[in-house]
Amino acid sequence: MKRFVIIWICILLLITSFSLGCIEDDGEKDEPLKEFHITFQEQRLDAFNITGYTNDSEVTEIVKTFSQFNITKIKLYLKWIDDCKYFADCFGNVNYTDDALDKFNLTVIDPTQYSIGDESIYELIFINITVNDIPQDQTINATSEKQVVDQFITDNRIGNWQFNITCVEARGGQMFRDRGNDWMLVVDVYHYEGIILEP
Ligand SMILES: [Ca+2]
Repeated sequence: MKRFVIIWICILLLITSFSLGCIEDDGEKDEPLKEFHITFQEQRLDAFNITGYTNDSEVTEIVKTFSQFNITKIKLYLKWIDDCKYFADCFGNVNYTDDALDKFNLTVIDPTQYSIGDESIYELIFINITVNDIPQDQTINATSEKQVVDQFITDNRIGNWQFNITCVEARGGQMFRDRGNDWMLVVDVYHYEGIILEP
């Protein structure tokens, strides 16, 4: 009987030790709040070029998936050099006019279906899209640096972005047959990163 009681006491001690251990573990997770200063830095995240050709009155659709968080802005440049800019290039020694230049349109459709576009006859279209504002520097009370940075992660407007390139009119076609044009689309994507400063 005495041996039985001793064994039970040992078992109870083991259970108590285990329970206390669990409580201590929980205590470690419950860290005290500390003060962190956080600032933000904008960086280029991605940059790429796409080249193509679009026929007169047709649209070339390009879809790119941006899955990175904290995108601040996307800059797009559509560049082209009209292959019939000088009629002599295509049709003989005839002076060109603005009316004879290709007109292109660049339209961007974001993952929320918001769209913005512009068009030009001057061989360059530039579109600058603000996606997310860069947060203000601030002081945060938190238990860890990760908890601070996590507060400033946004997935706003990540997903599929569509770029539509339209050759609205190959203007040489008024008098001659200008079939369309080559172009290059340059895309720059920027994002922000949170940087913790020493308190
Ligand atoms: Ca052309």
